[in-house]
Amino acid sequence: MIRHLITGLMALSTSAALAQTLSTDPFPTPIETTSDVIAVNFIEYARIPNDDAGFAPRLMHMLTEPGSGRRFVSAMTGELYGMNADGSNVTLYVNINAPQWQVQVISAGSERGVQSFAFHPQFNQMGTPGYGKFYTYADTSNTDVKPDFVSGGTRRSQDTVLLEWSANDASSAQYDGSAPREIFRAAQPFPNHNGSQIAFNPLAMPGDEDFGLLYVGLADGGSGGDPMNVGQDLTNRFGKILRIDPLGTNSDNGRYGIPSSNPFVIDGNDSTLGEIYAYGVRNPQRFNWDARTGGILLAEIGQNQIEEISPVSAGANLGWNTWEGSYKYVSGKVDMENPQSEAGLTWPIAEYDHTDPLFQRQVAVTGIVIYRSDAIPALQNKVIFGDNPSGELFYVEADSQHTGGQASIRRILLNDGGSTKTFLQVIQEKNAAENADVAGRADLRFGYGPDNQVYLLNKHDGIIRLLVP
Ligand SMILES: [Ca+2]
Ligand SMILES: [Ca+2]
Ligand SMILES: [Ca+2]
Ligand SMILES: [Ca+2]
Repeated sequence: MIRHLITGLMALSTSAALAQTLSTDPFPTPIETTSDVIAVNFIEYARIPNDDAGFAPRLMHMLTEPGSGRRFVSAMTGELYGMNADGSNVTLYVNINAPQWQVQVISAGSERGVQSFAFHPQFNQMGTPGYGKFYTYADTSNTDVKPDFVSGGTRRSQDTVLLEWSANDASSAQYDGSAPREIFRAAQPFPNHNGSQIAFNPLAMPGDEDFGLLYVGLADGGSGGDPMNVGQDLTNRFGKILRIDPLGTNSDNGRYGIPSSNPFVIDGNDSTLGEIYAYGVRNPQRFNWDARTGGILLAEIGQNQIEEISPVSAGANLGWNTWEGSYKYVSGKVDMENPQSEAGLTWPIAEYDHTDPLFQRQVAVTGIVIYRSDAIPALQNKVIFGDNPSGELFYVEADSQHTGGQASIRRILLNDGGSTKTFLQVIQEKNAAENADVAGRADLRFGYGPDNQVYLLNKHDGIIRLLVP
């Protein structure tokens, strides 16, 4: 009996050693917490009011309006606020969830709601096709409309809609246009992993091939492990970063354009979808451009083990759901054998695992700024990103040759009157000082300003903080 058991175990371990070494702690050496820490000053830049129920706004995304100094910040529940370049005069620009727009934003749970927004680069240029146009990306409870995109299967928890709004006067303090135009509607099979970021390339100039094209992250639809196997499926728009012309009409639904230079247009294969710019993503949370190289870096939320920062280029395959970070994804774990061993894939420059003293039970990367400004010299030429639940802020060197892993990751702390604190500590102290409920997590997102300004957003105190010299 015992002999049989031992023989069985030996057979099991022998075959496991030959095939795979599964891990839930791919990086056993914790992230460095003390060496090379950068302590950065910050100011309280603006305050966004609590919602009607008295809760702090769930701030998600922040941008600068092209052509003016005005800043805009969105809340997951639907509010889009404008403010002056110095953070003063915070004004509700539009509530996407107001009844007259009939969007019916669903913002229950931590992953649903208004995910992102973007201004057409011609927003402020009167007489151009993009004048007054901006875009919002939101989850809606209204599933009465036929979807444009499906992930496979019959589940439909909510829809994610990309909407185009058209202001009559782009300089108006409040939105003065009519109801938004629906560009596409994706039927979500599960409540998690929905839309992510939408963005125009801020480096593209009029006449450039990329000018006026909207990059749209569409996550894998949710649940866990990508059950519909959409990530590697080039006939499905889920699990992708799409690139579309919101002012064009040559798509299947006729409500947006597909650029002729997109990688799966020029591949000459009719079954691969022309909207796809890059594939193999799970939850492509936030991406941004590097003003020095012109390239894109993505903060991609992993499954159970690994968060990653990866480059995105036309036609790139980022590996999901066969790879999580640098490792084969196997039933919720990663296989430590033969990392980065599939030809033609795009691998992370940096990645971190979930088993680390810095993190909470939930771990999810966000970001991201490739800091090329000299305004804060300590941050110059760093890739800045963070962990959303814990609020931990990180950097890696932007110009080093990285091959993945977390050994290159260093921390950024906030300098608060001479003592260094984590972002979560700063939020918690603000909560305590105001006799509010003290946050247990940060729910960090970044806001983007001109000259690589970095704003820190959260869902717990309504304060937008700006990193300063
Ligand atoms: Ca670890
Ligand atoms: Ca989903
Ligand atoms: Ca094709
Ligand atoms: Ca990947």
